[in-house]
Amino acid sequence: MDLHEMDRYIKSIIKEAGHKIRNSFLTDISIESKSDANDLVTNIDKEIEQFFISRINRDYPDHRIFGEEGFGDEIKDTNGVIWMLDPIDGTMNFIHQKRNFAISLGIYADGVGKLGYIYDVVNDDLYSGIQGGGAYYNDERLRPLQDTEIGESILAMNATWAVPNRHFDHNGTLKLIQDVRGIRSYGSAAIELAYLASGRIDAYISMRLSPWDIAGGMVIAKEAGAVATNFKGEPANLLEQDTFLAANPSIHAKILDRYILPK
Ligand code: 2AM
Ligand code: CA
Repeated sequence: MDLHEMDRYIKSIIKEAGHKIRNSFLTDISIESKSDANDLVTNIDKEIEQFFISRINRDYPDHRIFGEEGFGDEIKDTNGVIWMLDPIDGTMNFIHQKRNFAISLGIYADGVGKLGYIYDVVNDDLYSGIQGGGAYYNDERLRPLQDTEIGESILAMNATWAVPNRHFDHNGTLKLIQDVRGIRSYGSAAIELAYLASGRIDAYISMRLSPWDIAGGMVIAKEAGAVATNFKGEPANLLEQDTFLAANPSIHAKILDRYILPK
């Protein structure tokens, strides 16, 4: 697998997909609910996933595709090359705000992240990572993350995780909110991981993310030096929904040890 050749190819199809999404702002978008009333999908999410699948099937027929909207392959193992795609991460923002959403794509070979992309479509900002080759913000190489302290950190999370919920003891989250310097919530896991990789935030926490939400961002964040695991400290789950903590390496273990309280 020639990663640099794939990198050039992927950047060109991501930009093409971004163009389609921007054009969709001029059309009527149809909105449906999935697992619950606030879990949304539009015809654009579906069209963009199908666009990627047609290109990948044509140009990389041996590769498999794990996409949020289910038009790709049924993935039950991490063997071979898998493209993990969220055509629009932050669909609620896409619908309500027309910003703060991204295309998220990670290429994994036998479970190892090789290439990662987060494209902030409206700002035309592309974050990328190549295994062993660094993390990039457009053409600029991102600097390795500098050590920090919890009290000097900005944490990104959804406010949902600070109120009683069935996944997690929220008292740990409340303490963490009190101890960090500031909290931000962008509503797109991909954008939050891009911001972690570029040092704009220091940690991102979620009780429930799917593989396509994090696959691209993990490659980029790892290349910038960040650490990503589930709440048990295990490698993030590439096959199923799970808890997720990605952070600056100097505070990742401290957050897990001091604030993540098992229920
Ligand atoms: P999505 O927009 O692609 O659904 C919102 O805080 C973040 O969590 C987004 O990245 C969103 O991805 C993701 N998300 C929202 N609902 C989810 C669910 N039910 N399962 C997994 N991820 C979800
Ligand atoms: Ca999505």
